[in-house]
Amino acid sequence: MRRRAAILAAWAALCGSAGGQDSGAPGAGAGTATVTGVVKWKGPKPETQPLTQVLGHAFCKEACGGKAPPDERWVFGKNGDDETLRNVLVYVSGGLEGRTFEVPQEPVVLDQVACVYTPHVVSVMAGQTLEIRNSDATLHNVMCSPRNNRAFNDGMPVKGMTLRKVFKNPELKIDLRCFLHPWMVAYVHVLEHPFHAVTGADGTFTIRGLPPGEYEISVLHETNSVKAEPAAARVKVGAGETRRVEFVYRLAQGQ
Ligand SMILES: [Cu+2]
Repeated sequence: MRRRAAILAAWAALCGSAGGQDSGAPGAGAGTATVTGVVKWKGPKPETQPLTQVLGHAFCKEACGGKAPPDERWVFGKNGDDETLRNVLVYVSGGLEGRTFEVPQEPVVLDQVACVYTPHVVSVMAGQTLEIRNSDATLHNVMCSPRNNRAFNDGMPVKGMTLRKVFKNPELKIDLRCFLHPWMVAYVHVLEHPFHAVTGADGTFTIRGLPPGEYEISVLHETNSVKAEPAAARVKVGAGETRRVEFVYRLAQGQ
């Protein structure tokens, strides 16, 4: 019974809530403007295969209930009649130059549940804590070799164990991998400000607490095989206002 509850909890964590990772409430110096929206998908989709390797590992097979988990590189959802893409970073890529913001005190949590990183993609501000948890009663070993931050390689042998890591410098697409389970991969995007979010199951995102201004908003998927339209959106937002932006991803030509 307990095992069943753990599996259900794991799947609930994997499936997550409908909305995307919220940018939260940045600290002092930030404003009251909001940029929200959706990342849609158009056209043919890449083929996706479940992570069947998981079933070759006794603990992981049992932990995932004998059903291979999905490859979260491509997670398509729905928003009304539109198809959407999950796990896309949406961030302010212009309009904040020369400004500094407080680092959010709340850590961003990245768990290891049933031998899968949960969530698959997170974003943090440089200097913010990333808390890596192990909810599995098996050894995971978290390897990270960034280009612009300190590398680490830490074993997490005990269920409930946590590691607290801080990436000091902005860097996109840092991958975390597990030495023992080659299918395990997660992406950490480190931004120089707190205005970023990751799309949820319905493709939505919300970036809160922006100062009033004119911004460029960009999107980033972990693969290079997609093309966004627009490549970057321009948005002007006043204090207390909310503006919507929409991106459409499709496979890049030749993919
Ligand atoms: Cu592992």
